[in-house]
Amino acid sequence: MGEAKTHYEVIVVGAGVAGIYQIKRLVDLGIDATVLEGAPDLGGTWYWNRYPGCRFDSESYTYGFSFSRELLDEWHWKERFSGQPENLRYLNYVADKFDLRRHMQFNCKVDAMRFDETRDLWHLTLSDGRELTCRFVVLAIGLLSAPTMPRVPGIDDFKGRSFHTYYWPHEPVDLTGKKVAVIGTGATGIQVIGEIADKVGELTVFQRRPNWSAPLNNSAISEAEMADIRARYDEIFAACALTPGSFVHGPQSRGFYEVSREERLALWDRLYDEPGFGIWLANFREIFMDEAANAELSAYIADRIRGRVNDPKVAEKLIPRDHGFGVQRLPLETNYFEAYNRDNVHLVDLSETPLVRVTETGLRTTARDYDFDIIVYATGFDAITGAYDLIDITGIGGEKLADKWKQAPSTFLGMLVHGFPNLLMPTGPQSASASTNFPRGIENGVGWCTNLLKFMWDRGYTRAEATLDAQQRWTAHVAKMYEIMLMRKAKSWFTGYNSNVAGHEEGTVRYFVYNGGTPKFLGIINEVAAKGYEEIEFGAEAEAGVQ
Ligand code: NA7
Repeated sequence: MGEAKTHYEVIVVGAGVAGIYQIKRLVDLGIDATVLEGAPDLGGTWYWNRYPGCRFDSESYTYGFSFSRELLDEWHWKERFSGQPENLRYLNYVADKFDLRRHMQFNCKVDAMRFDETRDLWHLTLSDGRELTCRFVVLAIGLLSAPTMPRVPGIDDFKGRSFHTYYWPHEPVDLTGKKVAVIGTGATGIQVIGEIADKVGELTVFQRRPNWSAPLNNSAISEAEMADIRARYDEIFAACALTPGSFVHGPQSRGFYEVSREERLALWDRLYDEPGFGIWLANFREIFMDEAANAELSAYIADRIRGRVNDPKVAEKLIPRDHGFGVQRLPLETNYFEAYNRDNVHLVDLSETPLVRVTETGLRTTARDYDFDIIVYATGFDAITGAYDLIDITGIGGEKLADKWKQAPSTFLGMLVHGFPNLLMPTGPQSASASTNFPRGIENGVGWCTNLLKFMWDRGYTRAEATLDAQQRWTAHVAKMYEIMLMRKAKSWFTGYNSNVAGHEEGTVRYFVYNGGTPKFLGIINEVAAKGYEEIEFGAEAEAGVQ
């Protein structure tokens, strides 16, 4: 039955956190929908990233879905910041509990999508050779799902084992006694390094730029604590909804300059030792906008790093100089700085001796050759728009989405694109969902997209397209939010920087995420819905025989 089917009302692309929730909402509405997933199984980010140390930086109990009381009551998060194997188990549990797996098709990548403007249909070409049609496509393809490798020669020459962290092998990798290289010190590299330092023979870290990082302070969650969390779920989710990033950590109500330096230091001492993103997100708002405030905090964190690393020369190399604390995505760490106190851990500063090539036996910098058994590429992602670029998406008049977004993405609310009707992106570029505690943003984005679909189904509309004017106003609003933020000066995936992607190198700033915070974002998107979607043009094709 399933094999022969070639038309659906809705096709959801991606079976990660967003795809799972989207299909749940569609199934609840009785809609003819399916999920297409390129991987052999569901889970998205948590299916792929199996590297040692991979875990939430969000408190586990704020990461789970909030839509089902029963689910909240049944699931026991074992750690405050849960690890990948448990997270994948959770997503499988959700899919099985709500019988969603039967609406998912695996091992089928969408290669191309073309909008048929005469019939208001999307035509999809899949990697397995199938051609499908649908009225609506929901792209739930992730924000960090297009991994990138360094642009150096010789990667395939290496005779040992090597992998990007995203593609860490499924079978256990024996690291015992091995000489291991890790390239990259972003959130991923910092997790891997802290986890494997005491398990490998020798670990050499290839660092191009250091990242600011602060302790995760993870711990187990007991039965009693979990019972307390369950009793407070409503309160926890309500608190998240009020903070800019949808985390439990909200900014200080008092201003940086309203308190004495002693009070600031006392706050930072407390936040640094607390679990999670507090030192970043429960800090003073000024640290994100005011150079002097940011510099004072950065100096404080630098001293904390000096206090944890024995060799002062190494400590200085681990302290960022090109950007202040928290203006890039803050990695959280466990034993990261202490790893450099171990005799088997070495730091190579690629800013002094850049990487030249990969050799048959290891890595070559401008200074020397290094031999390894295993090379780990923790080199990041073509973030936010990279996954969209991997699908050949053609809209009205033959326009390609990749061309339209070549310089920078432009969207309406981060969820619709002018010229690409019936294409929904619950966590698209320029949405707040792209810069928050992802599942919270996902529930908001999927909720809004589902309500838009329902609005259309109730009225018999078959086409929705954001107006060009609305899109331009939204994109200008998103860009304006960056003006006051120090992050616009930093080279990070928040602003579309990636040295390994043509056109995304230094100097290019893309207004990728909505920086106004979730409450403001929700206010705007809910108002658009409440006013009957004035910024969207609807049409009713109603082709006989298609539905
Ligand atoms: P990131 O944060 O983009 O970090 C990538 C790291 O890899 C970063 O340290 C880069 O150095 C380094 N890198 C990238 N390319 C190279 C080359 N060619 N040579 C040397 N070093 C390189 O990615 P992550 O995976 O750590 O984190 C992404 C998000 O995933 C994270 O924020 C979480 O939300 C989950 P650079 O700083 O560019 O000099």
